[in-house]
Amino acid sequence: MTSRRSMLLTMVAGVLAMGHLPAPAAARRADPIRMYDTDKDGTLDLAEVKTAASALFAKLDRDHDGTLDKRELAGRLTAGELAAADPDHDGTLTQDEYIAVVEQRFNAADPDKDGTLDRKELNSKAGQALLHLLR
Ligand SMILES: [Ca+2]
Ligand SMILES: [Ca+2]
Ligand SMILES: [Ca+2]
Repeated sequence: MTSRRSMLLTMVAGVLAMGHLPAPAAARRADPIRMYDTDKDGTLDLAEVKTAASALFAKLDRDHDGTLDKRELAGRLTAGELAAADPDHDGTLTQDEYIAVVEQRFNAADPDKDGTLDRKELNSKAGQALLHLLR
């Protein structure tokens, strides 16, 4: 009885530990460079970012009509950002329109204009704004 109880406690402790990963491990798991850096040079270039954005676009487009509406965007763009990114004002974004926003944010997040985003650039406010459109 006692050993069963302690086994159960060990299991519970294990589950709790899994739910409370130390911050560095959690950060590593969600590291955007590890996730999207397909050429493994330690930075994200525009092609890698566009690939990630296209994959997310396909995932978000639940009704498969080739556009994202406000509901499908699920808060990724504010009403104002959506209106600015939607030149024909039909309230939806095509993949090209979505990628155009991604490209603007990429450039905003790359102040040294070397065409790649390193960890520091991705951690900036502009970098975080870009990452919202990738995941
Ligand atoms: Ca890269
Ligand atoms: Ca759609
Ligand atoms: Ca850069």
